[in-house]
Amino acid sequence: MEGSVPQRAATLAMLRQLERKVLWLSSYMIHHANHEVDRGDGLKVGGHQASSASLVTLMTALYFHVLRPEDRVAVKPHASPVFHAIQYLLGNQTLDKLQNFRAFGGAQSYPSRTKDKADVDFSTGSVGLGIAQTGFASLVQDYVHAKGWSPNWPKGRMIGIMGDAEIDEGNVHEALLEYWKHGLENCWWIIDYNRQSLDSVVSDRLFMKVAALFENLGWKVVLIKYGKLLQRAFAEPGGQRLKQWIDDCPNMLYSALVFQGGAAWRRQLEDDLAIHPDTLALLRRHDDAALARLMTNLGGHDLQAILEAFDEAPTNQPVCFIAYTIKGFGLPFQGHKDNHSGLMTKTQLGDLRSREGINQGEEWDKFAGLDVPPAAVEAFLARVPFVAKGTRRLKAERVPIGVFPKIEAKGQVSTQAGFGRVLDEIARAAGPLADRIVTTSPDVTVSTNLGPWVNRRGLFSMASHEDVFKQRGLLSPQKWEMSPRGQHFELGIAEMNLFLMLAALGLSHALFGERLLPIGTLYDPFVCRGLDALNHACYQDSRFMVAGTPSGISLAPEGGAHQSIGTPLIGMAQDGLATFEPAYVDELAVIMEWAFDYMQREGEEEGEARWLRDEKGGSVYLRLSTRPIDQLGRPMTAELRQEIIDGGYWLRRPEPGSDLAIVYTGAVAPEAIEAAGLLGEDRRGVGVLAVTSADRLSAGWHAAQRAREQGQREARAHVEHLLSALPRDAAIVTVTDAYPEALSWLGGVCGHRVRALGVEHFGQSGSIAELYGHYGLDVNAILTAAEGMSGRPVRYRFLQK
Ligand SMILES: Cc1ncc(C[n+]2csc(CCOP(=O)(O)OP(=O)(O)O)c2C)c(N)n1
Ligand SMILES: [Mg+2]
Repeated sequence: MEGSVPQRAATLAMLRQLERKVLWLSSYMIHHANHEVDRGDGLKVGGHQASSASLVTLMTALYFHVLRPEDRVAVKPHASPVFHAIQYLLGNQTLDKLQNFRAFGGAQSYPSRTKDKADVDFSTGSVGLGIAQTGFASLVQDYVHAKGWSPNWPKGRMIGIMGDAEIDEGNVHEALLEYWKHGLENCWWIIDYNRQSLDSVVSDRLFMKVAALFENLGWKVVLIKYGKLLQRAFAEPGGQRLKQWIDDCPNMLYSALVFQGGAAWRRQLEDDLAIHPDTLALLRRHDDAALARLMTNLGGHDLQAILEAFDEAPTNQPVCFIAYTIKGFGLPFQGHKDNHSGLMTKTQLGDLRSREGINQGEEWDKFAGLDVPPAAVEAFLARVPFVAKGTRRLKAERVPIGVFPKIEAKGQVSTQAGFGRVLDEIARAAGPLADRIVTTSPDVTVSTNLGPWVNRRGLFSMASHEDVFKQRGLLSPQKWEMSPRGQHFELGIAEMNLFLMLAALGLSHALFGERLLPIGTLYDPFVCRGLDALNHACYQDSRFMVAGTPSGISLAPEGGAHQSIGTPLIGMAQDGLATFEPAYVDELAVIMEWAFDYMQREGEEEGEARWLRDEKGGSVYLRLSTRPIDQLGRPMTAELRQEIIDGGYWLRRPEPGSDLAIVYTGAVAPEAIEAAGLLGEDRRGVGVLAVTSADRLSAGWHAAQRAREQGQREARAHVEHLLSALPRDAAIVTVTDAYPEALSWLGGVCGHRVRALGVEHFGQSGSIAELYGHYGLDVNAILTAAEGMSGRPVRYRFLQK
């Protein structure tokens, strides 16, 4: 703590007042909102009062004293009431939101960047993710500073306040390994060591292993174990025996005694320490209430102990504080193993009200019941450093896209190769777009075609490392120079880390005031491995592009284990993510150009122009393929460009009397086109519809239907325009290298009958021809489907060339 001795004492005294206020407000808020549910055994649950209370002291110290405007915090999900109470006292949260905690439109159950807006830096909720986000944000902060972009914004600490059970989540461990590789520095993890999770009590023996793990990976571990009362008692005669007793006490017994209170402590301690007269004397100098206070004076509930620990923390190393706390501290169910989501009864709340000196009607008053005049509290709050620079969510200029490189794709090219070429061209052309792109990949940089980009732009590292192969004149297509100038984060094989890194990169504009255009690549099946982190990234409204490649069964001899089948459905269902699956490189280039702009948009929610939420912007997922296919060599018109972005276009328009259309997505384009050609031999004008984004077609369709229901009768989605070109009694055969339902819904748009071809049972290895034949995606499968739908025999079959 800074300042003179009297200043420090005054700060401490004020923080003690605020600590009481935060406990009251957070407890009352939960009680008032009353959105509890009956658990079935008579116990009402719903506010996470106990999990929240264990952090009151720590968060009071942090928010009202320790944090600086440049610090960024992920708050443990169940500390949400404490967080909101603090924001309310700081003037960043409204009373209305507080009163509607957990209700529609009220303060969120778990702090949310997008829904709360009240200065939440990182959303939390899915345990393990918010905390892991902080380290990646710190690496991004290093990146931004290494580029010299944030001269007037100091580096802050990225802080995670976490529950002790969060350490069980595997992604936390994956993140720790990755941080070590990248030399993490500005990061604090503060573990709320209340030794309880949801169902059970966290093992002490395990936790000491956890501490060793942190140390092993370069973290400073600081135990905030004993409060000042206990520290003083340990110094008295017999005190060391008491310390020994506490250290040896099993969690369960300790928790039970915390719950039972002073008399129970006395009985237990007098029994166990009967042969140690000094210790007995020490205990007897405390009445029951004082004894309970002493025995529950853990470090995490002692402002002075907390502030000392924070003050003494090193600055050139990540720090893990293990703060010993009691779940529900200060509340009637403190320490009880079943208290996880217990709510206080009316009587218990009444007792708390009297203890805190709050009169009826003063419940929301910021100053009621405190021992100091309101003006003094107000003056203190006005000087809190954390909010000294006003709102902490920053803004950044848009990066101009400039002239997008022209890609002349001729002959046979895959979308994955096209993706590599687009990025290579951007890197070669240089300019602001190239400078703000940052790429990352979990050990599949080369095999997803990011190699040419990395060769031109280098790997990012805070320290410079020469490429030894290059130095020695050894030939290699990969130039892996590492330096602070580099623009690629190479990650180990952990897809959770990929999405956490993308999330952090994609929030750089809001966290650090510098816009980045992050691009990640991974094998498409492993989107599922990182799925919760992807969802979390989108929930936070982070902005990035991710390419899943190779995908589907089209990766052929790569093998069945790597075939992704359900990812198009994931892409469709994921809010905040626009999913595309182009077939041709010219389409891909159009989509990427659009995506770089879309990733930067921050407009209003709804746009009626295309029935998509395009003004708002979002992230982009490209499902790509390694299958080379003949390119079309066509001119790119403005109209075609728009249709590619909107989700689809007629590659061949159906003629008025047509009874059939083939609809395809992605790598199966050649089969769709070939089949249409053969069918055209003896029937009129078969249509071929290219779907570049089933996701956007479907989103537009839903939005237009909603708009019509709300009275906008002229509302028509792009897919409705497209399919209205096909006679109503015509049939549709859809084909995609994915689960068939990705396209089968198209039949519902105008009422066409559908036969949906796709992959339902996967896992075979073979050539593309063999697999398409086996799974029913080849030309003849399309012809047979057409035959079945129309009831007319098909005259020409496809003969293998
Ligand atoms: C990924 C995930 N799984 C399960 C849950 C449900 N859940 C919420 S809190 C919790 C236990 C938390 O224990 P701890 O981290 O020790 O926090 P405490 O309640 O003790 O503060 C669980 C299992 C969740 N939120 N996220
Ligand atoms: Mg816990």
